[in-house]
Amino acid sequence: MALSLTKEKLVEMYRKMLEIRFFEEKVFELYAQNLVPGTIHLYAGEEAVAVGVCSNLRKDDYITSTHRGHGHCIAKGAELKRVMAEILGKKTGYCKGKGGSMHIADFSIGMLGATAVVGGGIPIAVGAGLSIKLRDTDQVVACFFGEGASNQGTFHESINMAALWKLPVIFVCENNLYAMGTRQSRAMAIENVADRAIAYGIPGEVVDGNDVLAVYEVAWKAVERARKGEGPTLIECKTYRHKGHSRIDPAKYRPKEEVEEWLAKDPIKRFKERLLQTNALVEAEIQQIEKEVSAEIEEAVKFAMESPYPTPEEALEDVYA
Ligand SMILES: Cc1ncc(C[n+]2csc(CCOP(=O)(O)OP(=O)(O)O)c2C)c(N)n1
Repeated sequence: MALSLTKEKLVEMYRKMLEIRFFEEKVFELYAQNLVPGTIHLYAGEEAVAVGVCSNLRKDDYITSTHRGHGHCIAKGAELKRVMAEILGKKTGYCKGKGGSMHIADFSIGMLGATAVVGGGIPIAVGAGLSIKLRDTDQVVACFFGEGASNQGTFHESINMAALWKLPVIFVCENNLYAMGTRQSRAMAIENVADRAIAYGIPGEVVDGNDVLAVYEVAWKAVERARKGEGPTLIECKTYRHKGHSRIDPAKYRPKEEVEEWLAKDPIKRFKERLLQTNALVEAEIQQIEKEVSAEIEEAVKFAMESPYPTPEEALEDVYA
């Protein structure tokens, strides 16, 4: 990694990755206890992507998310307790408990929203990019989506327009190899989604999505380019989700050896080893961060569990028509 990061920044990145992992483990536990209405799509295993990208962003930069969005929210600075409350359908959640896991948004931190429609966030990011250009600010938008979404028409139309108008959008493909149970090789004839960038005349980069510093560096370049008004970049992060697609999907379609191989490349384990090897942090500091993050998650769960559900009378409030 050519960029040198301060200890403070490294700690912040490690903490965020742990927050996402511990948060998702807790959501899985609560789901198993039937406390989560609707479904869930967990981000565990992909933490290096959201954190590597969002660590380059300012509070006034934007992101758009997907159905697998808890990690994006947390990486962009959302409050854990309000994310948890939303997932549990409580009134204190980001959407007053009426949106749930797949519809979390917080405009105050530039989180423009998760969406259950695969590929639906991509044109929204381009719209935000156009708004930045028209307002003539130096904000940027990071747009997260899966490799499955990159086969949607929205992906192609959006990138074409963003490239043509040099909009400040960083397109971040989280390639976790499967769209539900469909392996990438069954749905597209190319290996790298980033190769599609050439069709639109923008840079396309493939990066190890389980290496947070590698993602950080590639995203840094793309953010710089976007802030300077030079236009979008397509980044493809090769990663893997630890759990099934959603709910309790046992993911039987994935070979055991493949799962083991990716678990060995766990992004948090790798970052921790690197921090220790380079003496950026010592074991006691790591343990302290882990303890603090565990306590934060417990606090978020307590807040969410103790919060009330919205009343039936509130169902039609905040509805736009
Ligand atoms: C337009 C649309 N088509 C299909 C679905 C059903 N669906 C939900 S998630 C998903 C797979 C998405 O795969 P990918 O974009 O690779 O993201 P990942 O789940 O791997 O993070 C599908 C097909 C949907 N929600 N929206």
